[in-house]
Amino acid sequence: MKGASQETFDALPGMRRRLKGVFAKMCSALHASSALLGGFFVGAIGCSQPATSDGGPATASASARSQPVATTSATEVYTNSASASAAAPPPCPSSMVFIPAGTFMRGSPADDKSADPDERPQQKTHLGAFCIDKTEVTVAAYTRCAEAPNELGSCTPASAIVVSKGLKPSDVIFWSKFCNAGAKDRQDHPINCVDFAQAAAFCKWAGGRLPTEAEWEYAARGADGRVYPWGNEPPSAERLNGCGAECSSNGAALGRNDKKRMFDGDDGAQTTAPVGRYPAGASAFGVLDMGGNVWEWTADGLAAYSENEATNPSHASGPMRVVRGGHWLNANATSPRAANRETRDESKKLEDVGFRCAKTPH
Ligand SMILES: [Ca+2]
Ligand SMILES: [Ca+2]
Repeated sequence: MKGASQETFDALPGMRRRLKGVFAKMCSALHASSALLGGFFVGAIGCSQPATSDGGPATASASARSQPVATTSATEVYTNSASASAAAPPPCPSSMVFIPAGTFMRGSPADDKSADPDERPQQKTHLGAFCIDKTEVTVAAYTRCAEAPNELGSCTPASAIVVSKGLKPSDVIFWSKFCNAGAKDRQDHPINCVDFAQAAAFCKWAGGRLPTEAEWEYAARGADGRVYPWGNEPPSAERLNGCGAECSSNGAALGRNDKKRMFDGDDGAQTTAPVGRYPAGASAFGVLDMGGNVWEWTADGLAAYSENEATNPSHASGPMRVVRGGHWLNANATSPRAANRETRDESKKLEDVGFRCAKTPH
């Protein structure tokens, strides 16, 4: 004989089914009138999405399906802004560093003997906030752009050979072996052997742009006047990929005819290194690879600094473009200084030049 409590227990599944049916009908009615109710009651009583005819959850609406899909990989497309939560989205994609608006002195003081004339006069420079890639753009990321265009554009394949007008055929053969495109063991290395237009096209495809020269310098050194991205200490094997012991001991194979080196330690990379490998070289804002590995295309051509204050300066004209940061074969410690300016013809595809992207924050 069953007790009352046992009978109630046995009857519960049926009751739950009936209640569920009533609840489902109520939710359905509320969903139907959600436009009028502003959806408040639908959410307030815990209704889920309307059920489909087979009882499963409804699929996303056509408009929801058309939203960009968020990714968090190093190849993140920077247009991602959709967020399921009510919280404001972060200002930058996860692969980028947020640089707040600020003011700094770009260039080098008159008494800095390691500086070149084009770094003078120092110029008080105001910048709005921006996002910048934490590392250089990788081979894998660039290849993804070349193979999977999106509505913002696509990339032409990176060159397997260096392209530089006037270079002897023997030199083309020698230097081309350092182009990273297609090298399966260098997928996490910086893409190189891409010209300015290819770099700009990648950044556009990713929803961003190349950084201006001023943005690049500020992201590297901040406002405290430091010499290098990491501070004022000299370059070392822990801070960047330059020409250290691993390079000078193998100079001929790398194209150096001397034994010069930037530092005595071995940085573990005879040519390019995987991006982000030297956290001790992080910049004032935590940006990596701003010293060494590959020079980086900026959006700007070379323009003289002036003593007048500047706000968001840019000089976006070629054909000579400013590259920043130094590269893996540099033996001179002045090369990876944050204020150092070098120029390259924008049509060149070189083994020592890559890039990173920037973006205006949300
Ligand atoms: Ca090295
Ligand atoms: Ca670099």
